[in-house]
Amino acid sequence: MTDQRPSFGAATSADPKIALTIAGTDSGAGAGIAADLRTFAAIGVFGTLVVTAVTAQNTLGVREFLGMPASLVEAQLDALLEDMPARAAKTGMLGSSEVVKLLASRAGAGLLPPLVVDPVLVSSSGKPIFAGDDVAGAYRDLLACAAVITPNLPEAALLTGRPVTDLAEMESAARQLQGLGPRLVVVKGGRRRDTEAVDVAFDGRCVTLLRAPWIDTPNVHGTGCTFSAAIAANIALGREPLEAALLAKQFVTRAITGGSHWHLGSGHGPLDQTRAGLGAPGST
Ligand code: PXL
Repeated sequence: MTDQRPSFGAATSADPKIALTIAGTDSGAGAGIAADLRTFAAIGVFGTLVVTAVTAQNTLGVREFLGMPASLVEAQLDALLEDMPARAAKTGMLGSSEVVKLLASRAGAGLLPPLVVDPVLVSSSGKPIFAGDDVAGAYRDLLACAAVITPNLPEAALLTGRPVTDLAEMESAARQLQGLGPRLVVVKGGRRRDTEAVDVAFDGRCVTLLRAPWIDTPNVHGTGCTFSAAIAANIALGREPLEAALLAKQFVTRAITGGSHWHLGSGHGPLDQTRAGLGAPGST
């Protein structure tokens, strides 16, 4: 195929910053690419996407998934990198170790923008959404070249090979995973039912607690996707990883609050990212 390149003028400072999501689809639109694009738009960056997997799901859970061939993932990436390079990217459900390896080799060669890696391994209904056995091994090289990684408690346990249930274990998991190479690790504690939702961040020097009030609602599907997308959006806007994570935590809290009384489906419903951005009630 020939590449016809018309010239419609150079980029200017009035153009929106571009962010990229490399993730799966959710037919219920609560998680995955749909949540990421709502998050990007609400934070004011232009979202582009690479589809890695397709899921059949609703608010009650994932029924089926199919990973995209690594070659098709690569073609999507190339198309974007050659014409619409993003200033930050996030990865979500990657579907197979082949795709993880592809991204690790691209990122290791410096060919990807700063990456926020959300190591999506099990769905919130507990179903594995990753094909392959040695998940931790497949992810190791990708984590090593990430700017930020955002495992939840079961993912942190899987990646470290140790139980991760309380704040002390979250901190030691964050330290261990940071040793693999990412600039910042945020172990998400949202699943620990408490009066607060506390995440533990470690950047190689300081431990920072990301705290927010616990919101009692079943509508938390896509929380992790929204968090990592909000970090990537803030990095695309030029913020450092820790500041981006602190802002993302506030964004997610507003998005959960906004959707907390919705009844979209009878299971775990989505968040309201659309009105959680700047200028929304309660935002600073
Ligand atoms: O929340 C993790 C996640 C990410 N991406 C897709 C998903 C899920 C969980 O179900 O389906 C596409």
